[in-house]
Amino acid sequence: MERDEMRKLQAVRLGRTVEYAYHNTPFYRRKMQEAGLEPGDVRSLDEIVNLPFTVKQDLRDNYPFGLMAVPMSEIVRLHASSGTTGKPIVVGYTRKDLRTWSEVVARSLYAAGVTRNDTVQVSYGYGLFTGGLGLHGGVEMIGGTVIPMSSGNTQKQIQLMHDFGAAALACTPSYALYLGETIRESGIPRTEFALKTGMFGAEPWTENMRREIEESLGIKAYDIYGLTEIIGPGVGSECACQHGTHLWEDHFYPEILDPATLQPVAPGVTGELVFTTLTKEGMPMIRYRTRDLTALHYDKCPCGRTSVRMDRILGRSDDMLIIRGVNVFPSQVESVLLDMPEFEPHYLIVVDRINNTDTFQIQVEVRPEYYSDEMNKIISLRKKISARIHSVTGIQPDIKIVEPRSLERSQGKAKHVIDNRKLV
Ligand code: DLL
Repeated sequence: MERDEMRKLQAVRLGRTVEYAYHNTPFYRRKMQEAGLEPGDVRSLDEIVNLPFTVKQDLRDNYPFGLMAVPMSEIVRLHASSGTTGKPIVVGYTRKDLRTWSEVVARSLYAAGVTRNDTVQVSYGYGLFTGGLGLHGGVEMIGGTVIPMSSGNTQKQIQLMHDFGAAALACTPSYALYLGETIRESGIPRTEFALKTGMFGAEPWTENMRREIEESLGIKAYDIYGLTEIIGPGVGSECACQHGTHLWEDHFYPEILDPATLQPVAPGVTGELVFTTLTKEGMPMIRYRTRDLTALHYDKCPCGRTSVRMDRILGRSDDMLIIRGVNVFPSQVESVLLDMPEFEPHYLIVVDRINNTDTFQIQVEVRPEYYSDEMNKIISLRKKISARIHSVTGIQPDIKIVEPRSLERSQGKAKHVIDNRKLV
């Protein structure tokens, strides 16, 4: 769809969503009344900036079903995301919402080259987390064969991937690395696997991580993005060009705002991603602040799709560490580490405060072929990585080299940071 046509469609759907939310969700009605808005006041996309934001705390405050826009008899599925503190956030889907969800995931799979002839192993967790069932619905809609593995039981994952001839794998990028490592150790030649594509998301990952996964599993690795509040996985996905994540913006209208002023920024400028759902019935979301930091690009993609493309998520504004006053994203550390062949692609950042000074430690594993018991070799490796991380982040880390395989491997969303300062 050409841009002006898309904007027309979005404007119509936005107007409908605002009216629908006003009449069916007391929470939105109250917020709009407080802002002095009538439901008919938002007719064009430019007017969206007049609408109040919705934040995660609003979902918690309305726990569990306060934001549903339909009676519970219309809700056919619930999902929830636990977060780290407080009550989970709960989302509800009508039958139509589930169809929309499957459709956007089907689009995502198709963009990554998956067809009805393919067997897809879904190794995202099934359950309240949206990853497993979200991918599952998309594979069924495309007519592929789904292996509903869920996460965990890594040996069995490998065995079934091999025996069932899975052509595509869907899991977190960190779990993909772990699966690659386990295949290597299993001794089964990689040529005996039919795997060609992977759909990875649910956590930030870098270009270097992509290269590592592609090499380790012998596949093309594509990014898939989404969040529970908006629908789950499939808000957007990469195409064969691997040139940004196409957002399915006929269903989810994206804005990028300056996180400090909350004003829109120009295309290509990084800021906070905000979504308004355009077709959701069960639980519409108006100007939901994702806290994810990225930029949008509106020029056409060589693949022919005209939908807006999103840069890789740099991180969440609440994942950003402030260490000795310097802003550090775990993705910066990851990108340096994965550029150095000497290290395994696993790491843990430990931050603490000792004598009123922040400490910044990075635990890494040296690959066996680079491992040495000569002290000076280890010291020079530590110096090398420390200098590179210093040049990217602006602060000097303390590097701790740990035993091979001693860092915990992740089967879902990886935990890369322990910030002990939050405990005091
Ligand atoms: O993680 C949904 C999902 C499942 C997406 C499977 C992709 C694949 P939540 O648990 O609500 O939902 O977490 C959403 O995860 O706001 C981002 O911070 C992060 N995230 C999700 N996908 C990506 C990605 C699912 N491709 C939060 N790259 C989002 C970077 C991602 N971060």
